Amino acid sequence: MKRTIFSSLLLMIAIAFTACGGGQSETETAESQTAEQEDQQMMDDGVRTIEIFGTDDLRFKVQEDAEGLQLGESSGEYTVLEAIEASPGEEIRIVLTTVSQLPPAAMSHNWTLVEMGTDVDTFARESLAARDNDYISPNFEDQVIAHTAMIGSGETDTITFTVPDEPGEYDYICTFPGHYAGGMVGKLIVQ
Ligand SMILES: [Cu+2]
Repeated sequence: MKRTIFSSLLLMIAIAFTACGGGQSETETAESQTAEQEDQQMMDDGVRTIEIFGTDDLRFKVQEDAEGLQLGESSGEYTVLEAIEASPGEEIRIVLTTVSQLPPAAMSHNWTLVEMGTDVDTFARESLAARDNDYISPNFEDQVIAHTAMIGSGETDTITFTVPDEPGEYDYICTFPGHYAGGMVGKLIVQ
């Protein structure tokens, strides 16, 4: 009998927790709508803006070609973004959106730019264990130039950063487990 009461209690806690989670995601949706409106205002300020989409086939993609973008294969409405050409000291805004059929725990993306010479293989591998830090290894935080939040389907995050002064090739990757190894990587070419 005691055990039954205990089980019921657990069940009630589980239901309460689920209900609470539902409420939270509604709040998040409202917040992201406000963020979208803010983004729209920001995009009128003349800062070079690149809209990137993270897709289930583990690629960074764009919907529109623009000067300074190196593109790969197209499929449907998206084209693979292979590299971004930039000038030293230029300001760039990245608007990342995750497009997915899967829940955030299974499929989320970020856009993480690292210093030249970073051991990206090790960075990606160590970041697997950094779930509590948006999958960015604390050991490598000083080598991260800029990164978006880790976002799930339908979410958008916007960042603005200053391109480094030193010419060369800088890697950007998605640090979600397995995504860099799966091909979610590109280059910022500073020239
Ligand atoms: Cu990813």
